[in-house]
Amino acid sequence: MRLDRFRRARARTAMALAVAGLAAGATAGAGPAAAQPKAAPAPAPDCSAAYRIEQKLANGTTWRMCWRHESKAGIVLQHISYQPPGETRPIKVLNSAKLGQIHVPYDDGSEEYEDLTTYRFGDGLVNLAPGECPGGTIRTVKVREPSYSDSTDVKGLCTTTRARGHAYRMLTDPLDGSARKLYQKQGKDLLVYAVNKVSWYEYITEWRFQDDGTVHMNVGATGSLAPQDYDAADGQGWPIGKGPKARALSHSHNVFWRLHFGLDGSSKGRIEQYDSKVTPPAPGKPAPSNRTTRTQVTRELAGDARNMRWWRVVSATGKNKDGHARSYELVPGATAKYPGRGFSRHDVYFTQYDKCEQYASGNPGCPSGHPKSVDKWVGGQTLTNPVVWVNVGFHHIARDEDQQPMPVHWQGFSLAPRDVTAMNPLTPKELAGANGQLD
Ligand SMILES: [Cu+2]
Repeated sequence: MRLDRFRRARARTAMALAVAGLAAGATAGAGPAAAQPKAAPAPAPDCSAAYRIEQKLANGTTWRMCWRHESKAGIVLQHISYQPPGETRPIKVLNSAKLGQIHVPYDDGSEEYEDLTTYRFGDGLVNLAPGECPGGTIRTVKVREPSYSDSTDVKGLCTTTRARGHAYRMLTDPLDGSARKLYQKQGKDLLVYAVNKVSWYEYITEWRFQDDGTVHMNVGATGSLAPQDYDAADGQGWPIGKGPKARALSHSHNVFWRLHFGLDGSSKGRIEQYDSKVTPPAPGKPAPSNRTTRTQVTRELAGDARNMRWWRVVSATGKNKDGHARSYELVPGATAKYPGRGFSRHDVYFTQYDKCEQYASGNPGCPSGHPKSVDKWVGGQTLTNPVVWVNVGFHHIARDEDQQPMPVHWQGFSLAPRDVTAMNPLTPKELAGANGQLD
């Protein structure tokens, strides 16, 4: 059987080489190159070379995407696909991913900002110094009306790779008494990031694509505290000067992401919600038990995170080699949810796609009469083409360390592949048979 698989892989390799002339790019990953199925002819690119990001990571996984720039949203990533070793073609994940708003309300009720739509976040793209993109490439971004650059060519988009430590580690426990064997692999990520300056603050928008299919989306706030806000009342600030001086006004950063999934090339992914209920030990049982239930989210929903609750987007068409529907799971990060506005009151919104709905609040593009924020778009429509809005809040009570410059504080979430591949995509060749059984 092993022999058979080997021969098929070689046949496919030979064909792919002949058809596409892919002589270069022999895998740098683990295992002999001949055993790795080669890519099918490269898919037609969705964008021109200048807007294409394609990175083959050391373990053999390739991420592909296109980027563009908008004066409000900043960098928008499109046509995002993932191709781990063993997959002959890219697996589409997202049609598009971008920030959906940064909402900054101040604790004294004096003001709130919508940094994307009011302050044209994208125009605040700044030039990166060479040292800010270690080992990578800084791309030039056309910004028609840059706020902080003399040129409309802003060197503002970094693509690079970074080690993340262990991808896995396993010391075998042979039943037959033979010698133990260690399997371990070091993980690498593709990083895509840009810095946008909005008045005193600078936001680092970072997308991290792991070689095991996991994606992290984070925003880091740095720069300076707003110096005009140093006279906060009791319970609404924190002194950062000597003694009781300079009481910096507390505020929230409510960051929204807008995700349009396109799993396996279809926008018709289903949304599922899972909840688990733990019950104390039943009479005669030695331990508590836990039961997990699935709820199909067929209509628009404003969802709230809860203990042991999670959501996933399930591919309408694609299955992995085990016959399981491919999906991506939303993994929330730490959040301080801000109940002050309807649109910031929930952790996630699933809305039916509407082209004009681009920003979670202060949305400018819809016809008059159309509501301006995401909470009002949850109106009971059937979800046949869902858009996922993720809201992650950070309540910023300043501290002495925030001067000066302010250390980066991060907020965000992750997308974890669930059954996208039939096994760990980085499985070493020797363990390829351990699918559903010990090996
Ligand atoms: Cu802040």
